[in-house]
Amino acid sequence: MDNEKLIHAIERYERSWLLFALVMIVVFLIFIGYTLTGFAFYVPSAAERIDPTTVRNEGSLFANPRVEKTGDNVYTAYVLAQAFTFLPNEIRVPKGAKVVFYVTSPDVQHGFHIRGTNVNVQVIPGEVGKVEHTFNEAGEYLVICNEYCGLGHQDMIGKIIVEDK
Ligand SMILES: [Cu+2]
Repeated sequence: MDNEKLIHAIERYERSWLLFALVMIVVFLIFIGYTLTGFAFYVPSAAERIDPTTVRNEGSLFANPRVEKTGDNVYTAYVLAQAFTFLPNEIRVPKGAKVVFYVTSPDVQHGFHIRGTNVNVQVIPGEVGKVEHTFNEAGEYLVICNEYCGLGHQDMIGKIIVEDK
């Protein structure tokens, strides 16, 4: 094959490749849209702004990190992710409970990832991150900080205990 023919062959092949890649991307987008409607995925959102320097003070939502029952089988957790622990360090909810997490940081950026679930929030000082999850299986869930936050990062873990009713 001379050079001219080879170039045309490459171009033809490249065109099919581009078309195939485009079709695949569209298929991915359709599947992403489908998961948002059909699987109760909750994308973390920034619920509000908060002053990280006073977040632990009296009167702040996070002065007393806690989980409280806020409805029929609904629990609200106010979580402080700080160097190098989560407060409260242990959250207990019954099986089947929907938990609304509000998470913020008084110092640097942290991660809030609940192992075995798709809860994965970037915790940014100054912002309150909000995410929801329904725990349909009893057991112990590990909470992991997956955003580098300093020398104690690798030990920054918490626990969620889902109790069988
Ligand atoms: Cu951390």
